[in-house]
Amino acid sequence: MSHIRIIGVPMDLGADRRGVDMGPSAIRAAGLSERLDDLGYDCEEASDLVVPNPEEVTDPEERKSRTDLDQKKTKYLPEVEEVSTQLADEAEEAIQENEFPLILGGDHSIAIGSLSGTSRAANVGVIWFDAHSDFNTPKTTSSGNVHGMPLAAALGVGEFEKPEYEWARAAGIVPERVVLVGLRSVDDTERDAVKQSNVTTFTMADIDEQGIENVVDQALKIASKNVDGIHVSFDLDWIDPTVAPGVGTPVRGGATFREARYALEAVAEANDRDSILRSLEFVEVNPILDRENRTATIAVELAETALGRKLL
Ligand code: HAR
Ligand code: MN
Ligand code: MN
Ligand code: MN
Repeated sequence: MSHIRIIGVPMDLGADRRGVDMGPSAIRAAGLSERLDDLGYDCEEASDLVVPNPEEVTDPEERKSRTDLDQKKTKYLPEVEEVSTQLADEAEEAIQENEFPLILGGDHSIAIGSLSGTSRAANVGVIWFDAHSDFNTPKTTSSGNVHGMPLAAALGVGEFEKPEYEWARAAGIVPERVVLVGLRSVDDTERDAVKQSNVTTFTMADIDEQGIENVVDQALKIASKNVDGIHVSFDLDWIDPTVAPGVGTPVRGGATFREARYALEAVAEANDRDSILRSLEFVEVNPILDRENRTATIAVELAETALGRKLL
């Protein structure tokens, strides 16, 4: 596919943290479309989706209590639904028009939209590079942040089985074709759901023991078996925060730059062979917490790697 549709989603409501909404801009500023043009792609820059500012949607009283974690309320759910629905339509349309959706976050709640849209247009498995398992539900979350829930939502786990969450479920995606790579932060509240689900998990310890090459090879095989292709969701907090500091929820002990780069080289190689890559997203870049746009620059390098930049 020689056309890429770059879809920016300046979403920060799922993380309840300002800054990650500037992710798409920072990734563009790091030279994304120039680098992809240079690779021979035709990049179509769609306008960023419209995401309301937190101040517009929160009344002052609620704002005061927002730090109260006891309220256990899912934050900004109607707005996340609105944006996810738009993103799903945009991603689906891109694939139907033979364009490759390259989605720029924004926080990881946007994956709800990417997964539903992509899975409506193609039968896909998912590789999820992330420190976190993103398997909470409105019932189990202790932060109330939707970016801790997108995988549970897409797979219809727990609360997400209810009819009111139909918009959040990615009907075609089954847990047997979902692989989480690089886990090192799983909440007590989400652990059982992860274990009971049929998703495959590789923790950082698995990467230490087996090496990134083996882990990614298995992930690719599992995610792409008996489907048309895969969606790759890349949360920049998978990478160690000393390397990629511009993320909202850093967890030490992450992937090295080389491991991340290798992982996407392996994705590119599999794609060269079997053209399996259907859509790709980079999320959780927070320029406010970054240093000299390093994390966004890494996202650009990883995007070009996944899309076929070769060393030789
Ligand atoms: N598990 C925590 C929660 O649910 C933190 C989750 C989120 N951070 C992310 N997602 N960046 O990967 O609140
Ligand atoms: Mn905003
Ligand atoms: Mn995530
Ligand atoms: Mn994460």
